[in-house]
Amino acid sequence: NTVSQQCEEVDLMKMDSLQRKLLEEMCIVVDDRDKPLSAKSKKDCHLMQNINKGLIHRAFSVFLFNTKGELLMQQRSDFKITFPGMYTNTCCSHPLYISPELEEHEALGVKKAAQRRMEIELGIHPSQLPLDSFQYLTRILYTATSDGVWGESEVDYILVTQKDVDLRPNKNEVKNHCYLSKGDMKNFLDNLDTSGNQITPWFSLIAKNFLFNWWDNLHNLKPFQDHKSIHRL
Ligand code: DMA
Ligand code: MN
Repeated sequence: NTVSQQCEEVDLMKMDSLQRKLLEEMCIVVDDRDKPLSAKSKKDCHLMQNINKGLIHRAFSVFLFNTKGELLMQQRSDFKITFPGMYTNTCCSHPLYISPELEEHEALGVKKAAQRRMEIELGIHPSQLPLDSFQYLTRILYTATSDGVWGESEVDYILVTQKDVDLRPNKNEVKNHCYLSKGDMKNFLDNLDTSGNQITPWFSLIAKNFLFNWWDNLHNLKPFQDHKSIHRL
């Protein structure tokens, strides 16, 4: 199997080497009710040819608010294989198929993965984000294509946290970041056409369906915890 054969289909050679390496991570394949089925590589899980056959994996989306109630947004780096350069919520990634991150009690596995990726992407030390600082609200299920070859089809756990943290963004992951107030966010979303900024499909779905409701109730999110439903968006 020559390098050129391996690269024929998805042009692995054109990819950033760090992001290409991360395609070897093992994600958790689930059914549409979030029951774990098997382990598959990040690469396999994100190829549209597999997604079109119904392959779904487990993911998480963190929404970090500071104590002023502003949401930390990130612009994905241009090195990302899926949805490069797009604005999105604080941090998104996948729990891996390893026992600590498969733990389902209180969504602990997903919270461990979130803590791990908040450090990798944004340089936030885990001591600033203990596992119990993440509130697990609910799950969404969505499918979206990035460029036709790559895409997403995920059960996405929504985690919210409110903390003032120290950031050291990783340029390979994050191009830009900013804290937006609720008003700033409304303007940002209303002006995407003219600003030329793009947002990720999952952030767009969450912003349309849930975000402002949560934002209005940051101090009492308990009533928004729904660990039974998987919202199909
Ligand atoms: C994947 O995010 C998770 C969601 C909710 C889309 P990602 O592409 O940023 O994952 P990673 O940071 O692991 O590349
Ligand atoms: Mn994914």
